[in-house]
Amino acid sequence: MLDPDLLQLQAESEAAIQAADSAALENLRVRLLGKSGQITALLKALGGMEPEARKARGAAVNELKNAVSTALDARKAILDEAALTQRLQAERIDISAPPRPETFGTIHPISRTMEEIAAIFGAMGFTIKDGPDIEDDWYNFSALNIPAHHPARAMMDTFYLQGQPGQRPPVLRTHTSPVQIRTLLKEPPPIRIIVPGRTFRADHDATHSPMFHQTEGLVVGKDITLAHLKGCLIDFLRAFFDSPDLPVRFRASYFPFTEPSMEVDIGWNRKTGEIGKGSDWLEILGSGMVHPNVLANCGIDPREYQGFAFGVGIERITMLKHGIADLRLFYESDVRWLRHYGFSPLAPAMLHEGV
Ligand code: 2NM
Repeated sequence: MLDPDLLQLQAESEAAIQAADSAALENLRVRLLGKSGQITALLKALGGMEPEARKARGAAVNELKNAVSTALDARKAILDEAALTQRLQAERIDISAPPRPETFGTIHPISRTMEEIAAIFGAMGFTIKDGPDIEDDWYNFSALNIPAHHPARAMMDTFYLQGQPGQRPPVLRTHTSPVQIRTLLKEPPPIRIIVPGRTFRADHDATHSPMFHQTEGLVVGKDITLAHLKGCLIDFLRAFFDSPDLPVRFRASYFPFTEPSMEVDIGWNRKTGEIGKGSDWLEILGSGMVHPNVLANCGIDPREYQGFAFGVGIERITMLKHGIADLRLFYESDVRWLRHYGFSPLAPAMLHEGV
């Protein structure tokens, strides 16, 4: 195409197209290719020309028309694409929910202590048992050799429930020992169990709660002795308080369900609260050799079998281990307290890394 006027129009048109935004581009299309557009006018002008001249000029004008039309389409595609990209950016919606401030709860210190005790005794071959919170007075008292008029049975100390006429009165268990009784009735020795759980006594002040927790333990076999009791509880206390040389003292005591009975004390410093150091003693556990009457009440011949048992208050040893001063906070479910004193659910109590 050699016509200089057409070459110039093509160059000007292409430059204008390259610089146009989409409104300007539509104007250009109209101005060039519309009904009264410049190129349309050139095409119309062909009609009045001689056939020879029209042929060459016609080819050139058509070439121009195609080039301009292609340039208009190309520019429009670029502008449309840019507009779409901009719209997608501008109309972007964040559909993600904001993260919750707290993803994990914590393991309550009471649960943690029961898990630690289970880990330590588990490593010694004990299994875990549980049983009902509501017992009757035979399982809770009579089978345990607790006499009819023992103060623990008084209305003042125990929660009695409305029972059925002619049935033994239901009570909220005052210790977990009824589970030991149920096990002794059901399973033949050798027996090696611990029983963690809720217990209830009608007692409420700064250091007593009407609901509290215990773990009791029971070992019954053919030749279980006081030496087994001592070795077992010394090992337990040293593991639980993470103190290999923890001083442990056995002091004669009395429980109806054991004979002989012993309180177990650990060495500590009363002034600083440090455990394992100092010259003071702190009572931690009750223990003893299972009373022959208890075994006989469960159909086990005490001349053939004997055993030892023990009980520990969970709140008390938890307070000692972690320096928790106020018993009542265990039950308030204050999330700030739980965050501070609670344990990670992702790091459960396991013996191989210490408890
Ligand atoms: C204690 C202290 C001493 C105990 C006794 C029994 C049973 F059922 F075998 F006789 N269970 N738990 C026991 C003995 C509990 O708690 C301070």
